[in-house]
Amino acid sequence: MPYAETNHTAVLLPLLPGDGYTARLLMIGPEGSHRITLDTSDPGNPPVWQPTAVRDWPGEPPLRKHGGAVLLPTGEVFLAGGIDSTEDTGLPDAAAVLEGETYQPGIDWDSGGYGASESWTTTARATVPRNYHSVALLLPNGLVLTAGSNLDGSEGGDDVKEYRIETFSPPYDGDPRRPEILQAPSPLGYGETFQILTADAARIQRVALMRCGSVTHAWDGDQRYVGLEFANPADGVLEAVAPPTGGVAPPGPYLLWIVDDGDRPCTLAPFLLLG
Ligand SMILES: [Cu+2]
Repeated sequence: MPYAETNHTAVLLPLLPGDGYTARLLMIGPEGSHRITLDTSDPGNPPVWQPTAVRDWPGEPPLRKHGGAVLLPTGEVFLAGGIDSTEDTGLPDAAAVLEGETYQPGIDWDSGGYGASESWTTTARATVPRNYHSVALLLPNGLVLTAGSNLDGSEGGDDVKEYRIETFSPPYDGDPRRPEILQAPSPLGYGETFQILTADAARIQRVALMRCGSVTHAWDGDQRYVGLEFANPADGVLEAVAPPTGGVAPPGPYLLWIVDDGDRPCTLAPFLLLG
């Protein structure tokens, strides 16, 4: 599939230890929504871009030019904002896509691999258009911040800039059963076994490091979701294993997430310095 145009978004899907940390990408562009699995172990079966499952829209799903793709601690991807327009129609705010979309990339959390079916869900509408120079970023409380934009995609100074900030609340927001991390280490070395203290240890289904994002022009090249192997050796204790190498998780600041068996991430992810 050709990479036809810049200003559309793409994201590295969750890297999972049960899956050998195989890289998968999701791309949303003028050609639609596609993904690829970068598994080169079989020369007779090289990686190929494949259309994703059909998006949850009554007709043709919108383009999201200048929109954002944000990894959530659940392992899903949230698509934020953008403009439903082509090169020919400019960038009118009137064509803003206010609805978000959540993509479940087909992770089967019981087996820890990509064995399940993908699905898309269209979410509530935002109030502010997010056009050229807008950003979307995961916050440590699990909400997604959206900010910035140039009015009608125009060049210029303060008079064309959007200063309103909005947050997207995933379904787990406000759920009183969200787990809580009481204590976690920092810094953390590669391959190191470490402890997380939480009263909710017995119902934790996933532990992940999520690299802190840095967003520009519809692209957050820093965000990544790195799942960790873990055990529950004692009441209130999780024992997890840090990523093996900088190839899987480059050194730097991460958020540490625990997620329970009801798809609920912890209320506040602590920052942790890896490597
Ligand atoms: Cu720019």
